[in-house]
Amino acid sequence: MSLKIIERKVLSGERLTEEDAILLFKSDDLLTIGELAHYVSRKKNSDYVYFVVNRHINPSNICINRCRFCAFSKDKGDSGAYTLTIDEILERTREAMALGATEIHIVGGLHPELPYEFYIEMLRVIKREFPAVHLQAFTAVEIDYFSRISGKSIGDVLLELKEAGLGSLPGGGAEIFEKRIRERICPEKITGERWLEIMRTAHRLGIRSNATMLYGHLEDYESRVHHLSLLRALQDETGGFQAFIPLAFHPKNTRINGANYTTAIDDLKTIAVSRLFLDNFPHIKSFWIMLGKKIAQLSLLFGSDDLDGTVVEEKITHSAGAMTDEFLPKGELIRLIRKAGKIPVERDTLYRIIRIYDGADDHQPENNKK
Ligand code: V47
Ligand code: SF4
Repeated sequence: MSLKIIERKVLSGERLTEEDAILLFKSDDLLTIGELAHYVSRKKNSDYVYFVVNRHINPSNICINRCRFCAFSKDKGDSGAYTLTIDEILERTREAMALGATEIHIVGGLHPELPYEFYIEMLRVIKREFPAVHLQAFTAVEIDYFSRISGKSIGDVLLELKEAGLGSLPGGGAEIFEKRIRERICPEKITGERWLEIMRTAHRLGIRSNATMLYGHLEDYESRVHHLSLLRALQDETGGFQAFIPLAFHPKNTRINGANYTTAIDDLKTIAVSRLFLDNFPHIKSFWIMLGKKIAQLSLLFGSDDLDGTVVEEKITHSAGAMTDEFLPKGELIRLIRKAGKIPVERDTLYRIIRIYDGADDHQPENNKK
């Protein structure tokens, strides 16, 4: 089927419909879709490609939800179950800070016994030693859990976390909003409506967040587009999302029967359609951990403008069969971006520019010279 009508819409800045997005997903014309998405990406971010020097920390893999697609989680007492102490979390943060990190990304399981105060204390202790670090912590699923274990409202939990040092929310836990699929892949998890409601509350309180979509399991194109459509509608309302990150499902050690690894074609097409459909999202991020370095690099020509970061330690995807490294040095991120013909830009979590690497005369913004 011809993409001419969609092409015309994209070039004139007209918003795509759900039917358009489904048609794009069903099309085999990946190069045209990628070219259009690249055009939109350049219009939004010129040739800048962002990255952040960060570290992921997963405080515990013990989780009461046990989502069927999750190979990371364990029951208490299982071999391999762990819970870090606040000292251990602080030590990992110190290591990251010594490597120049500006962001610590903290997500974990819903632990059956740790009290709400543990999480507040964790943020406080890190911020006491490193006041400048940005803590991107706790998915909407964890925020909901903190509300349940503390008996406080979502708004009060978010405000207390913010007061303790929370900077923004990561985009995890969204998975696929459509009920029919969600019940098959993560029956115990909060609903899609609840996820969106928590993000709405966070945005209203001035806490920015990301959004994700887990693809490549049991969902179809219609459920992907339904997911994107709900995100776009909430973004119209709040403007609080910074980046959208499509997460490629990894099947190893999971309980999703018959699922396979995603293909390069699907990865690139999902990024491109996301860029085209989510016209109100400033950034589309390629999480190189899940895509692999090479597809992540290629995705920069298919609509993505962000490679995430140095990461250092990654457990969620690596429990499910990821073959990537866990750490990419900053120099390697810069090389991948440059070799794609793009300009590497080190950013902080809120997309403020730290340094532009645009050639011999790599510079820092005037107001940000160190
Ligand atoms: O919510 C779990 C996903 C997410 C698997 O906001 C899996 O910048 C693939 O959300 N295969 C957590 N994915 C990670 C996440 C994230 C990562 C990087 C950056 C940001 C950001 C957010 O990982 C979970 C779930 O959707 N996940 N199991 C799996 N087997
Ligand atoms: Fe728990 Fe998150 Fe894994 Fe689900 S995806 S089992 S909520 S850690």
